[in-house]
Amino acid sequence: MAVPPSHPRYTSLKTRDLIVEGVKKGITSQHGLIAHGRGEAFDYIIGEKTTTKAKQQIKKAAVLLKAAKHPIISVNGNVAALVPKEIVQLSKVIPAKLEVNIFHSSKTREKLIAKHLKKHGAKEVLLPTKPLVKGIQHNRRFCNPEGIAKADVVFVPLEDGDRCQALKKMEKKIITVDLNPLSRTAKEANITIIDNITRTISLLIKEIRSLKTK
Ligand code: PTJ
Repeated sequence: MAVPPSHPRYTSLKTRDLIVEGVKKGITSQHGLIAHGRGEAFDYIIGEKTTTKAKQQIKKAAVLLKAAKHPIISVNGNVAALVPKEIVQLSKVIPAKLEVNIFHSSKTREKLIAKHLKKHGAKEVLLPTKPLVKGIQHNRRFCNPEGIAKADVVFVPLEDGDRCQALKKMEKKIITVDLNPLSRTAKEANITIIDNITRTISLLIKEIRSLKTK
């Protein structure tokens, strides 16, 4: 979409393009378009800026990720479309493994997401193989024994579901990014960052880098 940078909704429209492109490439589920619209509505309410509270939560998340023994980043179709380069960079800076974990089951999409992340610099991307997340029936119960199953800290952005509670029962600490403070994951996570993921990841990388130099 040819939008001039002077357009008042430029950033928002360009971000929509990323999600639409994600669907066209087979990375993002069609349901991802709806989820994005929900996120946009909340972002509009908070003024499309990272709040002071979110910045505090980002600092806490940086400390927890840095202190983790086996941190993991769970990537779905929306995250892969919106911030592929940044999420790969985050995995290198922590360092943490990347695992594809999607709600709308599709082996083809899992592989396309992994390929997309590799195109953006990821060396290794884990795929879900075994139903190891207890207490849930849907596709998110599948995870990788060397990834989410083994992790002590799980970064699960953009997810309104019951997996967060299930992972907490497995003694894992959960960090999420969600513009909807009322989502189940936002309410359940150990650290919730109410912000747009398109702004959060680069701030989180900056925080982790500054922790390393301290
Ligand atoms: O790729 P899949 O199959 O795993 O599907 C991914 C989606 C996002 C479609 C799936 O996880 C889903 O249905 O999610 P929900 O239940 O709609 O929850 C997504 C949450 O992310 C909602 O609470 C949205 O408000 C929020 N959200 C959407 N876009 C953003 C966001 N939060 C932060 N930044 C965004 N850009």
